[in-house]
Amino acid sequence: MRPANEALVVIDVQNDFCPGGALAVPDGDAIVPGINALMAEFPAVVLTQDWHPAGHSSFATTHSRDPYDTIQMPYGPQVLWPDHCVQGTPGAAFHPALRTDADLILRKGFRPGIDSYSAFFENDRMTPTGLSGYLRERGIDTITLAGLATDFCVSYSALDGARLGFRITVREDLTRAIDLSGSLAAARAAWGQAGITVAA
Ligand code: VGL
Ligand code: ZN
Repeated sequence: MRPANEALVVIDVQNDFCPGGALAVPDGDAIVPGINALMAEFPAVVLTQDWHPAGHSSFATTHSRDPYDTIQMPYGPQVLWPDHCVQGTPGAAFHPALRTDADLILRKGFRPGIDSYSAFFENDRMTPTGLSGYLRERGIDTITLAGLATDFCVSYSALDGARLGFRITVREDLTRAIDLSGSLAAARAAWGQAGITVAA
């Protein structure tokens, strides 16, 4: 078992991000057995769940645009996605093989007008989800990240966690990427700048 100051944060291992889902990440389900095994090593486990209302502002259909277009939102550029992880739908459920006996399940992206890739902040990079306070109050300063997708929700979580002063390791072997116009390479470069450890 890892020491009490460590947590595993598992990002968005949900049906819509797995093969057959609305925003399927190639091979997204392949990481589930490894993540389940890793959970047993950690004294604290947090799962995040992308959890959008129907008609969310990150959905291309909401703007009558094509998926993967980028628009300007008040908080900055926003990629438009296929409708995904709509609250209460099967696509928003965790992958059926994922262990869900976590300490905390943190939902994000539930405000209609703003997306939330990161487990720590909404996409304005300012509005907190509360996760930082939760972890700090438990004496946790060291986080291992895994889940989906490498270059969006995992990467934003890693970068925000580092900015908040947490020691961050990304288990890149237990992530899978969307890789939209160089997003994976950009994510890796940003991790290097932020002092994030990448482990496989
Ligand atoms: C994600 C795009 C939209 C993710 C969530 O979990 O990486 N990507 N919503
Ligand atoms: Zn989403």
